[in-house]
Amino acid sequence: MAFEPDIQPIVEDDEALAAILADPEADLPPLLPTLAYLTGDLSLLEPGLRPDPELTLEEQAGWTPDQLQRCRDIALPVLARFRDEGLPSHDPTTEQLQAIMCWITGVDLDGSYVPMLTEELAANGTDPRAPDWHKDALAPDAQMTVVIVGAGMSGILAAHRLQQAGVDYVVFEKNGALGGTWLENTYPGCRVDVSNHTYAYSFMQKHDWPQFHSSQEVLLDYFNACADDFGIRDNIRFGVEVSSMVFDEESATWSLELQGPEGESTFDCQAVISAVGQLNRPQLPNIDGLNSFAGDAWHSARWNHDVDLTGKKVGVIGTGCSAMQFIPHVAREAGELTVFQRTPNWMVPRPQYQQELPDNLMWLFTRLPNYNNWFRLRAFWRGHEGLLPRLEVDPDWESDTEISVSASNEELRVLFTMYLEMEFGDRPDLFDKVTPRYPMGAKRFVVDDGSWATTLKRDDVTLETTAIERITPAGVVTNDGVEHEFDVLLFGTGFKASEFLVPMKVVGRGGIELHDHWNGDARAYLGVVSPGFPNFFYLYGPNTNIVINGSIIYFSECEVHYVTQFLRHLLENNVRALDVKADVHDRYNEWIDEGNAKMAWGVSSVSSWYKSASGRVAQNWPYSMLEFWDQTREIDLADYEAL
Ligand code: N01
Repeated sequence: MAFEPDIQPIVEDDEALAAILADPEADLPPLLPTLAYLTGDLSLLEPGLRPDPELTLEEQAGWTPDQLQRCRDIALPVLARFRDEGLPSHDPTTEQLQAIMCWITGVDLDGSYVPMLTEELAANGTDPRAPDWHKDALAPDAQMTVVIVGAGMSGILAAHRLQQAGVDYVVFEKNGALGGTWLENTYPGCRVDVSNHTYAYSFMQKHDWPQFHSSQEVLLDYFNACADDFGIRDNIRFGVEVSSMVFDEESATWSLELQGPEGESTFDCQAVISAVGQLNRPQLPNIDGLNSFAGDAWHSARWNHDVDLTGKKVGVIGTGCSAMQFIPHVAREAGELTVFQRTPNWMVPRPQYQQELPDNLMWLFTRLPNYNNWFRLRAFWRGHEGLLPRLEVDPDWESDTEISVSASNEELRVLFTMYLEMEFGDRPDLFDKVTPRYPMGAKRFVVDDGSWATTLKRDDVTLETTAIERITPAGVVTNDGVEHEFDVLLFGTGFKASEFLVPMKVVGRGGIELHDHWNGDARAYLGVVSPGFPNFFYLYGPNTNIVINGSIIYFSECEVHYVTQFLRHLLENNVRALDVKADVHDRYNEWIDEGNAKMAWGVSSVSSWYKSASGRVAQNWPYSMLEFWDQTREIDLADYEAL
């Protein structure tokens, strides 16, 4: 494993150890689980210190000073013992793992969670999700070539897994390099806004991210380093775009049309994995006169680094996650900046958002094996499972569900309104404009370290909330008739998230085209397969978006596991292709729709990229991480028709 921490011996005396633990930046909640894991001594996990799930969002588990000190008092002698006697060698039992997981999550998890969390923990640099089969052992002579479309995060993962399983594959990537979203988004301030420790493959964890939320360049380096470590680069054909894919029922193969540096060509294969992502095709706003603007204009995902913004009059349309990352940088360069906001975002305070990893936290990562893994597991839990119940609609909630959807959701609203008051209390005009009037979770949260208030309070920045009427050669006219003149117009207006797999043409059994089949509302079984399209898989497909601040990489790992199980079945049983049954697919989607209808993003009428044009939530997964893991463990043959 390329990124395993280089564990160094503990040499500090007791006083120095105490000073390390006393540093508020040394994250203590993962420490006792790490020590319990290493020693097998579960008495280290004192019940009085067990993190309170209600305080999921708090740093240091919301511990009081006494609790923090108690943790240090427990940990210090154990660290001193490791120094004096060396690290213990202990192999925890499943029961011990479960007890540690119950403690760190603060939840009485039943045994069903343990296998999934154990995989996600991937302790000691292991790779529990690696395929446990190899084509040479199952069907060495079977003809099986798989095409992967796209070499971003999920395409790289799929290539790695197929290589591990000994399956022939080729990756077609339209760009000249790999990295997907991290290659294309180069706007200033672009960084991962979920914890970087969770935004990494479970089996390629990295303890020494330079920051808690690393920049685009660092993420791009990570994916390049992974691709090199996996040895998949030679199988990627760069600069090749897949324009159409047609299934031939006679031969049960897919025939692809490609546009590459050498012109058009075709390629035949037994299976296709689409790894093209949901958020990669820029959405320009549907505003009259869009193309009439005479100055420079571009979208956040197509940043024009040749134009110097210094001293210029700049307008920005949109205030989503991308815009809120680049606007503070643009504000510092521009002469004057006007930000056009249609809907404000709920902001989650994260003081570490742009900070370096502190030395004493790094000390824990590099002295204690698996501290990294427990730190990551805690972030994984807090980012999704720990928050999900607070976004569920309580059917008995009597208040307006356009404001909050349950008592616990209301608590979040109050808490985050307090944050806005703290940030904008001295500017009631701004406070009014930046305060959302929809439930927490109906749109994606935006992470903030105070930069938003600092930016909006600048004398040379204006937050404009009057709706836009049209774009003119000179700038933007708002509904009040005012024309705002600009040298440069920037669009932070998001992506065509609901137009899955556009512009590729995909023709399945009976000549059905995938987009006609979807009719504007993409659906899939498990987010991975559609009826009529045998041996054709999506990664990050319909209803696999993780809504709150968890990591989409987890979903990709589950999906790729399912795909490899599917391929294994074809090889093991000499089956050419499998087509999911329409009734199985339809029932599944009814269940998905029921789930989304019970969530904040399902009931709220606020605009978001979570919904397709019909208003259906086509992006989001409404249930737990465990549920998705369970469903993608094994392929159920009763779900499929064999061809
Ligand atoms: O796009 P968005 P994004 N007139 O769709 C506004 C991921 N991401 O690129 O809210 C006026 O969220 C629109 O207004 P409204 C992440 O999953 C990840 O920012 O619809 N305004 C909104 O303000 C994220 O959720 C990272 O009323 C118009 C904005 O444009 C996803 O990408 C970083 C308009 C669009 O916001 C998309 O984020 C960045 C119009 N006609 C992004 N049309 C990470 O760090 C649209 N808007 C991993």
